[in-house]
Amino acid sequence: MPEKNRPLRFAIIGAGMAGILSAIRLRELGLDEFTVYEKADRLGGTWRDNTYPGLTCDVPSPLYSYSFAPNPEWSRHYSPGGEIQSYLEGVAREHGVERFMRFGEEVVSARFDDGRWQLESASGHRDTADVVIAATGVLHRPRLPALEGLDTFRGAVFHSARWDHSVALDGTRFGLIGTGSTGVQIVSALVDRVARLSLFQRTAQWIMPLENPSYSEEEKAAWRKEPARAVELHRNLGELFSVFSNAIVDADSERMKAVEQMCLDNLENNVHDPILRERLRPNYRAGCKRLVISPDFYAAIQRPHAELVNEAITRVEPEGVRTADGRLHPLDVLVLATGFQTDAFMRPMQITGRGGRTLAEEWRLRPSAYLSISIPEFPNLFMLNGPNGPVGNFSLIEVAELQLGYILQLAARLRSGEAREICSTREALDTFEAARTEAARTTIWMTGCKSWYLDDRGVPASWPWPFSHFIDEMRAPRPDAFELR
Ligand code: N01
Repeated sequence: MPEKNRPLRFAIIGAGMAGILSAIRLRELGLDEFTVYEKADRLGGTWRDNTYPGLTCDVPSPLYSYSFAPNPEWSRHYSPGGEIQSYLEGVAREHGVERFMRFGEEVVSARFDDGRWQLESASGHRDTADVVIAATGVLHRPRLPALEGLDTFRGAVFHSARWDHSVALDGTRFGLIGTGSTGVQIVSALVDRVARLSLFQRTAQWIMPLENPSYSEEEKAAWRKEPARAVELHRNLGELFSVFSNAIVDADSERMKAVEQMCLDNLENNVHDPILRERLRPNYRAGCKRLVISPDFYAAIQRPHAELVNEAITRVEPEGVRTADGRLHPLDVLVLATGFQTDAFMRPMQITGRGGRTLAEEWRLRPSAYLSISIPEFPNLFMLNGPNGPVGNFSLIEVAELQLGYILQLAARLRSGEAREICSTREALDTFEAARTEAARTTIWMTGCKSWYLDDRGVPASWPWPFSHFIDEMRAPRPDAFELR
């Protein structure tokens, strides 16, 4: 006899954007039996961790907002990181979900035992949950470069996501490794504060020069009065951004060519010295790496006291960075904008599924999950922004909202008593992965560059179809893709 409205206890891991979202949705459904575990002492995830000067989200703010919480107070089209952090804190407060969060509690293991998940935190706290939602994020474990002598540097050295605000920057000889979205923003923000700026570039980037205008007081007042307008703006921007996300999955499309032309014009028109221009010219197609958006990077790197160093780094010495031409670049501060371990997901958490199968075994080759959400033999464990989902220059909030809607449909089947254990079938995952790998061939990410989008085989660890296809998939779980017990 199925048990109707079976009470379910949820454990949500991570109090970033996706964990906050999960908590709010569970409360809306009256499912108050849950705890959000957060290893840090505050919510916010990537927006808590990243506080570097110049941090701005390159997804338009009305789009980088929860669909149910439009914010008329965004100051600019692309808001600064601190504003996003405040927004997340405000939304969590308004929806009363902070009291469900346990801070400073890092979940170190989760074991599926006798139909339930047994969790343990680093402090020894234990919990039992029917459903685990892993909202652990993608860009949160800094990747440090393996540079000889890094620990011998006498100045201040830190990763961009661990910014040391006690270090004075004004008037320093400032060095920066990395030219991704982060490095480029730091250069623009700091160039006029430091005495000398050395940017160590391993690979040149295509730069899309989008301006970042402020919202006027009139616009904000109109949205305050009529929140529906903000919702409409959200939808319109979503449509606009889907044009771009559709372009990158079709490398030969006219739209992709238009994006490339904009980046090329930016380089040709705005970098005046022909030698510097060639050093800044990427040798791969625009969009192959994540497109960097900046209206002022080229101006910043052409300032007289800024230098683009594209000789390879040979080692770090107490006084600075030594490059392959034998030159020492003396520095007071060295920032590592070298990105993240993007294939970590919930790891290093020890996760053991049905029959003692570990996630380490399951992901021995590389991370994968059916629709980036569910793993065979790991029942009732669901991921938000898991492996191979949509990534790109668009809103991961929208992705998480769609995925959570899907997960809650699966959870409803557990509540109704239709099943006690749900996970994707092995066949569904294998079929999905085969189709995904095949479709990835025609995406811009596979046109010949190195990036964090590519896995160890050089296959994009991403959603290779138009975003509309993702929306369709998220409408409802396919019955034959899941094993119900
Ligand atoms: O990191 P990245 P990021 N020696 O991995 C270089 C999001 N984000 O923090 O290209 C020398 O993109 C590396 O060189 P190469 C966004 O999703 C969003 O900038 O590998 N250099 C590269 O230049 C983004 O994609 C926003 O040759 C080394 C850089 O470090 C993601 O975060 C803002 C090196 C790493 O670039 C990550 O961006 C910021 C070494 N040993 C971030 N190792 C917005 O919304 C690495 N590099 C605006």
